[in-house]
Amino acid sequence: MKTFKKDFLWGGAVAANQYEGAWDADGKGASVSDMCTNGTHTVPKRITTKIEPDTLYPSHEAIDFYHHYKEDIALFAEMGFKTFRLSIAWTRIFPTGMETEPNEAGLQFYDSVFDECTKHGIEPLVTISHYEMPYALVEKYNGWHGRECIDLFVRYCEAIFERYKGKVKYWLTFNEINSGTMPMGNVLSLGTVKGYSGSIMDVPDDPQVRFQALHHQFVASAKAVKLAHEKYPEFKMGNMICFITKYPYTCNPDDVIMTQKEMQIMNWFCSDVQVRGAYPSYADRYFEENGIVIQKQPGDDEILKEGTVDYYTFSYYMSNCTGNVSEGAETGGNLIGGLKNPYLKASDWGWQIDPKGLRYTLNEIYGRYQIPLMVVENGLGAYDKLEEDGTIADDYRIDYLRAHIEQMREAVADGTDLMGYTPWGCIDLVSASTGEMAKRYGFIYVEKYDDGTGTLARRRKKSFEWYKNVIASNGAKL
Ligand code: BGP
Repeated sequence: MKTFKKDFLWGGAVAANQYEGAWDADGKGASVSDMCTNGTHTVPKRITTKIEPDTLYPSHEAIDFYHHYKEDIALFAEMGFKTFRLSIAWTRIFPTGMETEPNEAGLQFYDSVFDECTKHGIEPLVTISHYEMPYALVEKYNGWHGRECIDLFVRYCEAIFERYKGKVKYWLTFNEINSGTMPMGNVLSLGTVKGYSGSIMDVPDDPQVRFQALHHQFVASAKAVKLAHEKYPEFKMGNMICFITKYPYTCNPDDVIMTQKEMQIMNWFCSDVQVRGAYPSYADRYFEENGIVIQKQPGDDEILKEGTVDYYTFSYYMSNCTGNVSEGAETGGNLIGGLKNPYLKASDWGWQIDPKGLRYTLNEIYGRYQIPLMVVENGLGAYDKLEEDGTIADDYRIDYLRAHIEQMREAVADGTDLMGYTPWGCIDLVSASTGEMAKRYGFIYVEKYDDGTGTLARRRKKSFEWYKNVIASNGAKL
């Protein structure tokens, strides 16, 4: 029976705005995430048009990887990481997104980070844009609704490709690009929040604007992939989807059809474009029924065809159900919730834990596209207790990860071509949905708290040693 490949890419994942801090250091500009305040599970975070005094903006310091990167990468190396998924902050390289020359200090920072990875034999996996578009582009163009963003993004890609060729081989264009198919995508992914101050849950939503902005991201992504393929043949270019696995709530055919429709738009639509190179046939009806008309320019369809990705990556945290709402209770999720599944338990944040859903999902994706896959986010956001003796016994996290790795192994045995696994937030960081520190994912605990205080000291959790053994045994010892 097949199991994980010999060169399987074990590692961990983070995003610049959630862990770097140093939000305005060395010429960096503000990104959409830098304009977001903290929140909690019950009180949503806010986005503001100006930085308000006496308000906590969690990305501003985060866990200060900017000044701790050597120590952190050494800890990843101690666990035996083969790869480290991180993102480059666009605003370190082009502070407003509109400069013609890149910011040398920003470029140098990532040189140092990649050199440190290389020193430890860790292969970087770089997300080009992870929820951090320059806020100046929100003000000027209403974010990705402005077609101008395509060329600005390509300019950013040109700068980082040329600078980091030889250091970085694996790239992902947009993190969770399919968040643009959901209202939550307006804030962090599309930046279509010009002039808006307020709760991120109440952002005015116009599907026409959202899908047009998404079209611009598709073209930008395809242009970046095409550029890489033409100029840097050693690069491997991937997409990244937030996969929210949906089951029909009952076997009533109405629930099954409803689930299929949701799966199409939420989970398949973006990757059908990015992997197959064209808008899928089912999109027309959805657009018609939702009053969406995509403005394409001549040449767009050709670019989408020419800029298809080499591998498919996704985040997987949970599954939920779809069906007649009056029959079931609601449950939470990172971009969107759904109906509760009576067979599953949920995390403290209401995300349902479904390891077998990962096997199912891997099989579905591989069956559809037949290109290599990678799980680039997965994990349990939980409250951790720092004991007086300095230990953190996160057995619940070990249980979660073990169960998911077991199911990945099943999917590999089922025939899926799986390249690697980078659990989310391998070091504690700021939560994307709530802005909290209390929602921790890491193998490494960081002494940083919701009120912005903390020494920033790093500590190994129990899961640190466990994951080290998982990697050393290539997934055999769980
Ligand atoms: C994904 C994002 C990440 C990340 C993760 C966990 O949707 O790509 O940036 O944060 O979810 O979500 P949260 O931080 O809200 O727990």
